[in-house]
Amino acid sequence: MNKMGEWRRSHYSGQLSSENQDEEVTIAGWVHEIRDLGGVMFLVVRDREGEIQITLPDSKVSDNLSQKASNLNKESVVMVRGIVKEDERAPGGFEIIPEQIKVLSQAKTPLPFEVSGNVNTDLSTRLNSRFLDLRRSEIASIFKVRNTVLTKVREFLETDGFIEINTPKMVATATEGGTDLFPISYFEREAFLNQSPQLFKQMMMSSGLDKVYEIGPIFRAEEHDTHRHLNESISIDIESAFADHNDVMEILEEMIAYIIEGVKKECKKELKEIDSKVEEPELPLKRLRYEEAIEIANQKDIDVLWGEDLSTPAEKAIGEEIGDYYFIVDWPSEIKPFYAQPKDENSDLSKAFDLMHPEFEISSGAQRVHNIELLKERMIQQGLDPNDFDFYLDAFEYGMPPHAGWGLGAERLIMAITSQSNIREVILFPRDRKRLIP
Ligand code: AMO
Repeated sequence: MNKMGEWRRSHYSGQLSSENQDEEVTIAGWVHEIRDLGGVMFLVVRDREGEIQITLPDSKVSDNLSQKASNLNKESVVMVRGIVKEDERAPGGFEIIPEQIKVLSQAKTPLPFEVSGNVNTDLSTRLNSRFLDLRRSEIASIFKVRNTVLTKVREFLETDGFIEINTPKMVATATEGGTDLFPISYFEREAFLNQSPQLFKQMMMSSGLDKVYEIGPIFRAEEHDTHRHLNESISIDIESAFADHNDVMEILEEMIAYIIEGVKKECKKELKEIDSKVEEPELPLKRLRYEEAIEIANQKDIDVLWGEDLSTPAEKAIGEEIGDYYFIVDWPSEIKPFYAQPKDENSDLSKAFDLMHPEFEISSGAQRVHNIELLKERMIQQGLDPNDFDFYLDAFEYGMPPHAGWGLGAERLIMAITSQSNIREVILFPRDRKRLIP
């Protein structure tokens, strides 16, 4: 094995141009393919940006070097120093005639699965060796898009005056109902992994920070094993003071449009590679009342009674009818969390909303109750003990402005943008009912 020593990469594969003709360059990457045609050997080296052909004609390179190349296993890590030659036949239009090759790490054989050529491996095997899976450019593309999505979220919210916060993930109480909590031991007490930054972001509305956002993990001990659920997910949360549900719905739809526009502009190559069908939505998005939504489902023979949440088949049926992102508004208060503001004093409807992709929910939010008496009443109605929420209710005692916000599942959004049907494809190391390693 060789040492890297003073060698450093001078170019990624995609950075070579006619200007580099006859220049000496140093590339670094993984051995993607080895072909010995007798008289000439080809190595294809892959890096983050693509592939580059290393050509070893017997007439131009030493026996030593040819020997070294032929001893390589696929997926070994190499650095190659050599001269760039333009050649139409080479992938990318350039080849390198090597002067020296350093083998930095020889890969074991056989590989858990093939990285080059037609890969037909099941998801579970791929996830077990995720590091190897990501060497396939179509898989890496998903994560490059993911990076752009989260960058665009930050750009959009920062430009709109939101301040990024970080809230605790080890907590003493539930926020989104008590059944799907992961308990942990916290010294001599029981604690939980937080399901949502809900209570903390609302408390920040009483702090004067006005507009806050967080991009962080949420933990849900949901038992169901579906293509849309994770037990650990990244949530994009905002909360805005002196705002109502309509204000934050506008922020949400504009942000989604901004993200999709940005991804389409900056990730052309990646979207093509993963065959994404993403389209910018037309704003304003449709606001469908809950009552209308269940009517559509019922017309399509999917029974939903007033006051019931929407089942997956109901969401699909409504989504097919609408065909684009849409909001569902005017939800019955009884199926929305205690913190959702009732529409009017005597209404059984709330100022809560869901943002739907045609196939699944991607966000939910609401204008919140900011009157402490009503908040306590709503807790009791939902079987919660206000005494368990003292720390939260305190923030409502000393000047709490009206406020509203939402939580958006990062993986659900990225799934939609990358046209993936399984949420596990868009998170590096999914946590689900069966998977805790790696
Ligand atoms: P909710 O529970 O609807 O609302 O969650 C908000 C969004 O988070 C995503 N999400 C999930 N994604 C993958 N796997 C899961 N198990 C999972 N659970 C939730 C979804 C969902 O729309 N506190 C409120 C938000 C608010 O009102 O501000 C909340 O957590 O995309």
